Amino acid sequence: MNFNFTEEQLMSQESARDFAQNEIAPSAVERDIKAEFPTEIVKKLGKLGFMGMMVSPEYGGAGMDTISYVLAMIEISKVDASVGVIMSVNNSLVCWGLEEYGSEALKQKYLIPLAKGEKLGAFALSEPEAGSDATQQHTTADKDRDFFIINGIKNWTTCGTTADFYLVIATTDKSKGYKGISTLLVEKGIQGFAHGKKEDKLGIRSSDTCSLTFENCKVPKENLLWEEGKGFNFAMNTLNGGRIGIAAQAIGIAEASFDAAVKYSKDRKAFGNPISNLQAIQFKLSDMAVKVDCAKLLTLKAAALKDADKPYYKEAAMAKLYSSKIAVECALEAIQVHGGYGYVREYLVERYLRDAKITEIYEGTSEIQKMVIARALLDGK
Ligand code: COS
Repeated sequence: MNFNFTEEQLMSQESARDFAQNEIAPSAVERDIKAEFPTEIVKKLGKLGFMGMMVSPEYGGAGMDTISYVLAMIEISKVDASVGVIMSVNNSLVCWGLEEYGSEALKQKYLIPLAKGEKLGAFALSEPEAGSDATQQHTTADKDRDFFIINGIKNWTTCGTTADFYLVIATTDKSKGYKGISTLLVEKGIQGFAHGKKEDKLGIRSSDTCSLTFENCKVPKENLLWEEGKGFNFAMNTLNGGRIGIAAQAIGIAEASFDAAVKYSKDRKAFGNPISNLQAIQFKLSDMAVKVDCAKLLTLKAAALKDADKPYYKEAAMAKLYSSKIAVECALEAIQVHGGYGYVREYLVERYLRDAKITEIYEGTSEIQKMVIARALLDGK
């Protein structure tokens, strides 16, 4: 692992930072209050290459490495974690999944507009009865000559109402258990496919989360990714990279919390001096800084392994487990430093806490990350 970032990695970090400060920050508070999707921001992110960062230029992407992606994700999420999750899902779940496992025809038709940010993607794995135990796919995709007929319900789909293309995981052969699960690409607007209402969430409110319903939805057999029976492996492999993205999102929130705590502690006076002079506050700031740095190192390590084509699933789980935990802790401590002001909307830290919590839940709960890590350790990996 190289501790010196390349020119390209630094450029990606800097342009994400500029974009976040200039284009995302001004509307972040209002969009959170109104739970309003950042349509124009996502379009602009696409034009700048942030929606298909790791996709090869041959397929319309920016051809960057995972480290650049992590650095950019941190900067964007530091300002607005809702934009962070939209970017993460499109990059690490949808684009990566399609580039890795899609046929050439699927890549030409769907990956190129997704990577260019002209279209938006969603990843539909979770169901009312399939969350942590993702093998329990009740959604079915039955083969009927040249088509798959999809029936079922998906839950918690990020960009569920706004996406154009959906990667849908469904059971194609129930008798085979998880080896009878497959992945299909579904286009918005096809008959029998509908989305539910946008969920009213605690945090990441301006991102768009909803359920999806499929009623005899006819999808051409060419829309199958990888091969029949590989859908569970597809989901697991894709989520490994997704967890690096969510770890970076969590670090962004933690860093924003830290910065806010530092600023407030220098501005706020108590007992005749800025509260940053108080050891009680200094200890909080030190603890936060150490945690943020540890989370960054873990996440960059997972990214570096991925870029080097080495196994990274254990490291990705460690990065997500730790980064999400410290995002919640740092947001809580930032509120504590702010006292009563931390509890009201005027200061941003209450949003950081609301946004941080989801990082311990989606793309595998913290308990699932611990299972993944423990199994890898016991297997000697
Ligand atoms: N990376 C790659 N492959 C993985 C994997 C991982 N992290 N975890 C499991 N697999 C593979 C196994 O190698 C096995 O493949 P083969 O049959 O080809 O050998 C297959 O998946 C089944 O593995 P296992 O028997 O361990 O599966 P379990 O049912 O015990 O589930 C967990 C494993 C719990 C780790 C998995 O279900 C999981 O990650 N759940 C969380 C899902 C999730 O993140 N949901 C949120 C979605 S938000 S979009």
